[in-house]
Amino acid sequence: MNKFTCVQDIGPLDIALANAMDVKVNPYRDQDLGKNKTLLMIFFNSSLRTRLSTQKAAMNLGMNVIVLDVNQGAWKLETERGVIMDGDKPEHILEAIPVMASYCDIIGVRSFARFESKEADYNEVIINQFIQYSGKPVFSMEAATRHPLQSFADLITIEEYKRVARPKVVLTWAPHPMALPQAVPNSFAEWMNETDYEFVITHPEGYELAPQFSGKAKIEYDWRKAYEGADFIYAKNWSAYNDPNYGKILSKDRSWMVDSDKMKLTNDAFFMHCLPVRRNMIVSDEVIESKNSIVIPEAANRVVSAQTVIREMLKSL
Ligand code: AN0
Ligand code: CP
Repeated sequence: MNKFTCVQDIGPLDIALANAMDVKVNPYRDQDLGKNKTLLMIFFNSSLRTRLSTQKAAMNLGMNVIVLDVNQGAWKLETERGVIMDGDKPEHILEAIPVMASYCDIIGVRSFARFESKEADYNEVIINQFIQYSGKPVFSMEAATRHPLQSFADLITIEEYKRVARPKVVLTWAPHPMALPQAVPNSFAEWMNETDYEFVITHPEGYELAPQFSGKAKIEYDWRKAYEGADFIYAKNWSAYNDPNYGKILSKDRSWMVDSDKMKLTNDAFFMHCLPVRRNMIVSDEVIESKNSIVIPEAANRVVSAQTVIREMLKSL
């Protein structure tokens, strides 16, 4: 594997899941695989889970790890070609990428949607430049339109907790004070659409995801109907995708928050969220603290998804 940005890059999901379970049972078996190999993790945005879990995954594989926060201590990077660089950015990404690549064997990149241009975001111009100009395997640690390490961890978690072969999985929008990217819901939908689960997305009108991501999911505007019989409730806020509202907040309707009354409509559903989560905006204290909340094991599986991906990349170096 020399690129991991979307579900297609992992190959058949049954094999990916078997590999993940193997990594989970034998986390230290491949310590020699990463010997004298270096992972460079580049963050254009904040992170807690991705930073720590990916570093732990690489350490489990015997790798050395370098982390760069581009916005803290590095030169500010110009990312557009053709710009006269007389502003506040001393370095161009077209030099920075091959330089950074010369210090490592595998690169992880976090670069969120910027909401300056829908076209630039949905063409993934930042991570694609790393893929094009680094000459090294590149994996996404959340790019503009997808967060595949999260979705892979989510899938592993659902497989571990499901009580029926084809669970009903519901992705629900929930309110948030700031405009957030569509990457997590896009990616979750993309991965769920590759399974045979019953998959439903519920959100207020105007919050439709790009059709290439929502795919064959059932879109249900009435959250009551969506919650009925659900085995998993996966909450996330996102901003609008459709023009002319791309990247905008259309609703802060608190009645969409996941609370105990809503969970009572479900089939004793598990509660999931990628974290970080704003309590009593997205989910009530009661639900996130309940026995049905699996947000902590979900986050713990981020080591497993990262290690499975990095292991495949090391094997093809
Ligand atoms: C980010 C997002 O919604 O994409 C990262 C989630 C993993 N969340 C925030 O910025 C709060
Ligand atoms: N879920 C997730 O990616 O969390 P961080 O933003 O803390 O990495």
